[in-house]
Amino acid sequence: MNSHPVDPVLVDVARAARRVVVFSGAGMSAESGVPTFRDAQTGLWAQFDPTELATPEAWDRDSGLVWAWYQWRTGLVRRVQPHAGHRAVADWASRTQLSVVTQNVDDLHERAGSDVVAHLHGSLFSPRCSRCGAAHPTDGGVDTEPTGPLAPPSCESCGGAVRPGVVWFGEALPEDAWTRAVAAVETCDLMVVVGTSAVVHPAAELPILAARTGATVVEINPEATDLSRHISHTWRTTAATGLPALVDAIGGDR
Ligand code: BV8
Ligand code: ZN
Repeated sequence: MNSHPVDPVLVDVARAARRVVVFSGAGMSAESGVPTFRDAQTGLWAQFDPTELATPEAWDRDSGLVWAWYQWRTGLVRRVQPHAGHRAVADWASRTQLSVVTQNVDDLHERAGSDVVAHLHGSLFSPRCSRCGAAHPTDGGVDTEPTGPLAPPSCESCGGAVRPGVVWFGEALPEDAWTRAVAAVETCDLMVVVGTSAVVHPAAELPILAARTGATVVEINPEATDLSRHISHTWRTTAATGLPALVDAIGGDR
């Protein structure tokens, strides 16, 4: 039995929920060893603000530096593992209708067994041609932290530079992912918001939408966020602690 007691009110709400959305941010991957956007950057990247590097302008200015950053992050994700929180979400989805909507560009939810309804900000594992958009096979990133730029590969179809398959600041979110996410949020009766500072828009609007359409919204985050005042249940715990405790408490007899 998990040693972390869960608020009995929250257990009743979660047990009664018939359509759940788990909405995750970078804090969902933190306990797997993937730094969040708020964590200090290391090595070569310490001199850069992620919100500066994750932009079309940075790519236009120095595609080799940006490509190196994503190759490093891709290799890091490939070397870490999903944690008990990712597995708890996948377990919960085997017992009730549950949609995972994530802002994260890693594949940890999938590797724990979840079907991700929407990767709102794309994925490290779907590079594509910056010119014709053709998908490019991911090479899994690099194992050693680059000390400088890495030349992006060239598209096999048109020779254009291959770019990371993520959504940069100033870029529109993928239409299909956004549409699927909104549909899941508008019909859920419970949204569990895990590990997001709710700073990035339009993703940060989804929990507000859930609350507006009458869903119960729970925040699992060791810190308060811009969202906290809109949330019916704030649970100051972490993803790898809170989610297994909640799913354990709901129990298998459903
Ligand atoms: C758009 C992919 C319009 C890349 C990401 C000025 C100019 C241009 C745009 C804007 C502007 N002002 C505002 C905007 C909009 C902008 C925006 O919101 N900016 C912010 C900075 C103010 N948004 C955009 O640009 C979006 N596009 O608006 O397009 C448009 C429309 C039509 C046509 C053209 C354009 C695109 C935004 C997507 C950016 N890409 N990722 C990459 O990864 O490199 S966002 C990136 O940052 C992540 O994906 C993630 O979403 C976000 C980080 O946020 P979080 O996930 O919340 O993570 P964070 O580190 O912030 O917080 C972690 C939380 O976890 C904390 O609360 C912490 O307490 C908690 N935590 C820590 N440990 C744990 C934990 N919780 C649980 N357990 C733990 N163990
Ligand atoms: Zn191309």
